[in-house]
Amino acid sequence: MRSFEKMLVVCGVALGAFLFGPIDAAEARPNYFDALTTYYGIAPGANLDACGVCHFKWNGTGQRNPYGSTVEQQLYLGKSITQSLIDSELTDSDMDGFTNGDEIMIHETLPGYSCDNYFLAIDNPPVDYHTYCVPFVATCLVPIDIRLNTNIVGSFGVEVGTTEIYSIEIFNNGSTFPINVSSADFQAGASPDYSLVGPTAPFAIPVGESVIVDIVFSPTTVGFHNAVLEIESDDPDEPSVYVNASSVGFIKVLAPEEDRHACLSDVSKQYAKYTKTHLREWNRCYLDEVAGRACDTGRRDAKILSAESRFRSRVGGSKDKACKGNSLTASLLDMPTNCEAPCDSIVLTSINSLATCLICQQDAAMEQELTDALGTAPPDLPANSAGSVAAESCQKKVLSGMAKAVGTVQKTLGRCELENIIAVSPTDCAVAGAEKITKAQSKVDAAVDKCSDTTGLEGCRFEMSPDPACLGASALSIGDTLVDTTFGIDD
Ligand SMILES: [Ca+2]
Ligand SMILES: [Ca+2]
Ligand SMILES: [Ca+2]
Repeated sequence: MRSFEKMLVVCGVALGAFLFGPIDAAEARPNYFDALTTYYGIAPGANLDACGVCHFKWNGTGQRNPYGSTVEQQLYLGKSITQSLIDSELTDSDMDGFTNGDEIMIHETLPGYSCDNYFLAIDNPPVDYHTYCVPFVATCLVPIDIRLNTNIVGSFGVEVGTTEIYSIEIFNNGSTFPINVSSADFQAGASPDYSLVGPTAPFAIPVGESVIVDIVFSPTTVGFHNAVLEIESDDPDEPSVYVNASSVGFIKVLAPEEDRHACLSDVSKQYAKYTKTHLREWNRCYLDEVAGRACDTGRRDAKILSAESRFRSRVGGSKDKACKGNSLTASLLDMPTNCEAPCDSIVLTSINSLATCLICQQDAAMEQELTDALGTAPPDLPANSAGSVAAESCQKKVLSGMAKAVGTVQKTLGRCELENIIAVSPTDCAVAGAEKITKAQSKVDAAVDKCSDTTGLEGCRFEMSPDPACLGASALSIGDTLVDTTFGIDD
């Protein structure tokens, strides 16, 4: 990154208004980082002059750490950034015994990190940040310390005859000495369907490094399979650390083709409707913000909520005849065990859980759409503002074009996947739908070329060296994910 670009990016928020728009500080929307440093008087170069105050990534963007999440909850209530900071002060987000306010204002320690979670900071935090996680604690590091990435692994269902791998990362979390692992093996009584792949003990792990041992699960029978991995080392206070593995093997039973077809036909139809409303409402709201009008969030949320309840009543609810009404489950529909990332905490069991997964994926789709088309996704409000009526109209075209293209991809691929359920030999839907999809993609890409003014706009087409096909590519990826989720396609 060239240095002048670097200066324009603060915690992942590109301050495009300074680049493209009128240089008028009053018009530029203040971002979170500015609000934090200004309100608390954090000096440049101070320990807390870092995006890592709120984010897991030290340079910002992505998931917020416990303190960032607390502030985010306040923002969701519609408060200003500064008010959200103030109303987060009495909470102890990282549970180290000191409130966020005391940590920031008195001790100048990180309000999102304690010695129990500081190692979750990623993307090169400063080498000494473990010295200002907890007030009065000189360092979270001890001379010899072992740490695992997890103590529990497993899957709700792994098909008999297939394999699932759980990677265990063993870290040397100490400050001074290597960790000597003397043994890493299952305790007696482990299911024989588990095996280990990794270095053979004894082995040493230097300071700051880690070693991966894979627990491999290949069920040969249905039901629960348990194993406990015990890792012995010279860590003085934890001579043994453990990983509990617990998984279920199953044999796949599917509902008859015509039942799956009838159910998924309804689901995809209802989902396309929900997607359309959801994108329309968020697009409208963000267009308002870019145009300098406050978005009517109440109206947006009411419309989305009513679309969601309509969707839920037809997918797993009282008006569902073909799926729940026909006693189908996610597994009878050949769905994976869990919803795809970022919704993978949702376990797919009932049709209701499928609806929850689809709603979650639609949120992710909206975030991707807004990021690519407009440059910002919730909970952040757009930092940019349209410089003219023509620029606003351009932004509107981009947003509605994206929603349309996503809808076309979703419907085209969805119809094809539906036919595949009952087809004698399945079609490659990407190939079969290529013509329609390419047309929809070119349309949204071409929308920008027709703009007479793009002043102040952000998003993938307004970057330094934009990919002229980025909007179409984004629409395809979004629509494809929605269809994969609907039909339980793992790719
Ligand atoms: Ca704290
Ligand atoms: Ca702390
Ligand atoms: Ca230890």
